[in-house]
Amino acid sequence: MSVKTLTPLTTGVDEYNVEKIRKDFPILAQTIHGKPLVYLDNAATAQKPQAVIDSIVEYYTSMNANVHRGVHHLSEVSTKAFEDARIKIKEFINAKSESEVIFTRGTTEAINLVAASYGRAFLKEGDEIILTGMEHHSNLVPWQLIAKEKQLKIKIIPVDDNGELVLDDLENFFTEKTKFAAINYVSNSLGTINDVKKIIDTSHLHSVPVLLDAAQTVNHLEIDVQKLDCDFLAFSGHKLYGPTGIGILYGKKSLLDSMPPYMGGGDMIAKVTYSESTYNELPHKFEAGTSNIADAIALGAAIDYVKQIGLEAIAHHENCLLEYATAELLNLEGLKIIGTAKNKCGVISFVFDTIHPHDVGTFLDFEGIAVRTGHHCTQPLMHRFGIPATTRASFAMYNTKNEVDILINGLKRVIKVFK
Ligand code: 7TS
Repeated sequence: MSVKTLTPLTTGVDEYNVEKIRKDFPILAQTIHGKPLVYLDNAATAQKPQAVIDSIVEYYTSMNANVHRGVHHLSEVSTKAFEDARIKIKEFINAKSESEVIFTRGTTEAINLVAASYGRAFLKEGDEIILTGMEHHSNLVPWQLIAKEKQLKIKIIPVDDNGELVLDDLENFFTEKTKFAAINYVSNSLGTINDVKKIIDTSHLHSVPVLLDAAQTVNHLEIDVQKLDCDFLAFSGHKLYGPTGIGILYGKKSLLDSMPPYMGGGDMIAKVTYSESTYNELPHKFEAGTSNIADAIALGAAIDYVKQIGLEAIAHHENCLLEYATAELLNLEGLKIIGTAKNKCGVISFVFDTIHPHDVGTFLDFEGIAVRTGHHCTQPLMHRFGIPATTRASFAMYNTKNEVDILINGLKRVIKVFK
């Protein structure tokens, strides 16, 4: 286990004022079971700053109209705000063009879109897809569905005991039948930051396109899709301090252009007759029906907010918390950390030798502490570690060292009660 040297929380982020940031998140002022809320379930979903909440209220108060279709004033205002949000997202991930940014319901829908559309059009019987041993079910089940339909073979890059991908013999995963790779960037269960650049570069040597599941990445690490050279990237707004029900699929234009629509309906067409249709240009070809306009705009507001604090400062703050929590947890009797990779962010998962994670989670809830317990939608990964579940604490920009202390004290009481 490598615990990085503990850095004081102020180092390098003198201007980082966590108490001021907390005031922007109204939900954090709550008490739960009479105790101040300690929200450490950020990998499941992050809380929303007032700016995001205001954006939604403002939209429905003064802008609501359907986009792209109307000549009236409100429709123009709404369309502009919606398309401006797309531009913010394009800039946030450094896509070449906003036509490469598709609004979806979230990471899950974005991955299903690629698996169904690219998979049906370009994958054929006997082809191979590469995934990793730490995929969230969202980046596993869609590929299993298309694999079943098309008789494809799924190959899994294994995970070692530290929770790192075994990439030494990566080359050997590729054959002339390898036609796609879909890879987790940051593990939601272990916190491992995977060496996705190595996987992308190796895949491209074999002309294999790569999709990155960045659901747990966009809120912790800066992403530059052009530098990464990934072919697709998926993420959800709600883990990036934005609303639920909105997410992004980024795809290289040439690939998206070559793919058939995922869903049919309004907005995604150019011309329709009773017998056939032609399709709209990107990104609209993949946005059938009325989009989640309000939440797309609010995701833009979330990105503005994150940029204002600065992802680098946020990451530094979270890493300090992670290091501190790791060192403190290791002092607890019978506790084992699952996921001890050298490169980690955001997440710390652990088990006790004799106490079930659900008992830990329920006990902590009575103390006002929100952690997640379970398999975290990574059942095969839990199986790999020979455990049914973990307790997971996950950090966001507004968590504090004091909250880590509250967690540790809560766990000390758990040990006392359940021993
Ligand atoms: N991929 C990863 C790596 C995730 O962590 C999640 C959600 C998803 C995909 C799916 O995202 P969605 O927004 O489409 O649902 N992860 C979690 C979690 O760890 N606990 O709750 C949801």
